[in-house]
Amino acid sequence: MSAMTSAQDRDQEATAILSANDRGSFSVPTKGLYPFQWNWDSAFAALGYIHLAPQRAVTELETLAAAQWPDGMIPHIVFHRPDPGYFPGPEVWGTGTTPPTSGITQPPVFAIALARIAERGHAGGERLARLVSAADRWHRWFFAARRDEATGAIGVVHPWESGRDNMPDWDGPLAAVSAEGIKPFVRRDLGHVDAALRPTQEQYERYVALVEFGQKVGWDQIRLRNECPFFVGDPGMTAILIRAERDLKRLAASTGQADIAAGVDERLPVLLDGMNALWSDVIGAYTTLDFRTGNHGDGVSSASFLGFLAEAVSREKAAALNAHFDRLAARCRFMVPSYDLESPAFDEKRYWRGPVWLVVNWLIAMGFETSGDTARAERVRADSRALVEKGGFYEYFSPLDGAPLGGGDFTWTAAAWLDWARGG
Ligand code: 2M8
Repeated sequence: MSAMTSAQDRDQEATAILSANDRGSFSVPTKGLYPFQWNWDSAFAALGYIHLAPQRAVTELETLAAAQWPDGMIPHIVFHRPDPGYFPGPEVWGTGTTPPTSGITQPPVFAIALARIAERGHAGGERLARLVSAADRWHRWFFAARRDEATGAIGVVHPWESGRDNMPDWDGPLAAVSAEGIKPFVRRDLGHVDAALRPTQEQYERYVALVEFGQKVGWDQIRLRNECPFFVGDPGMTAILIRAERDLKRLAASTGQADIAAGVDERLPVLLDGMNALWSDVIGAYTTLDFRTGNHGDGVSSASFLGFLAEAVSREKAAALNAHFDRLAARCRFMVPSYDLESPAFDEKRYWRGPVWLVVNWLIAMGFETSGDTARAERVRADSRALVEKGGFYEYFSPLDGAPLGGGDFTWTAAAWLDWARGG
């Protein structure tokens, strides 16, 4: 393969990747490193399938929704089949569910993908109404089990829940989590990917300690929110949920589920207040907020720009965010770095501490577009396309030289490419 492959060749490659990672009724993020169904990966996979086999897009979401917990949570991993190649597997989570799942959630891109599918006429009737109900139950669960009552913001009880696992702003809150006495374990990720690109051992021990805490409270999600040593407000999760709520409202209007639309109207103002509470005057951007200590995160991250997805950014806040964007854009060949490259915590190659992730770019571009900022949306999309043209369908990329990093043949990178290549 030449260093620069034509867009058309990449198009075919993306199609082949989606098909290779298709397990029939669900897709895996990539074979080997991530052998199960991941929640937000599946929503992005569905966005890709829209362009290839629209009914397969619907099935992807249906399979995910079938793993919904009785309390409404849609879990972050569904372990459809055993696979020893991943840690922590179902026996470590110990949730006792059928199918086996993890005990936490992930960003709710589900309704955003469903709205796209429905708008293009690929789902309707009872089938659509059932998926709308699943999204509604999940959104209500977020409000009950992941909302900080004082601020209205949505928090995460595990860095894995955010999807941006080792982002530097989790370091402070994670330091308060003791890993003493955890059961010994063997990481599997390092058998697939270079250790310099992955979270550290110390971080992994604390991730495992948080899984053990979930078991200790019997995976009672309200207790987790109230008692977990790690509960941190996340601008990514909050903004994505707000966007998903707006999409859910439109979907519910189209299916005649008026009670669902009314529920969104009640929750939305609270969530918007929550988004505002995540604004740090010190950083001049949306940051994390440790609900246990009241401390804001230290830096601008890619999630700061997800604020535009919430569609309620004041003129002053928008100007501050745009100034950060332009400052980073002047120094990064490829936008958007997952963390501020001027921060000492920035790490060009390590997972969520600097690299560019195409799916976050997909959401950021959507936020800019929605707020009428076509120029910045196009900068994000053009850089994303250039990354794939240059390096292929990797998990993530260096924002400085575009080096492809992490796992290869990645479903969500291929899906984001296809969506953009086929005109969204
Ligand atoms: C990464 O997370 C998993 C844990 O959920 C891991 O590192 O083992 C993250 O990038 C996450 O956002 C993503 O959903 C998952 C699968 O692609 O991998």
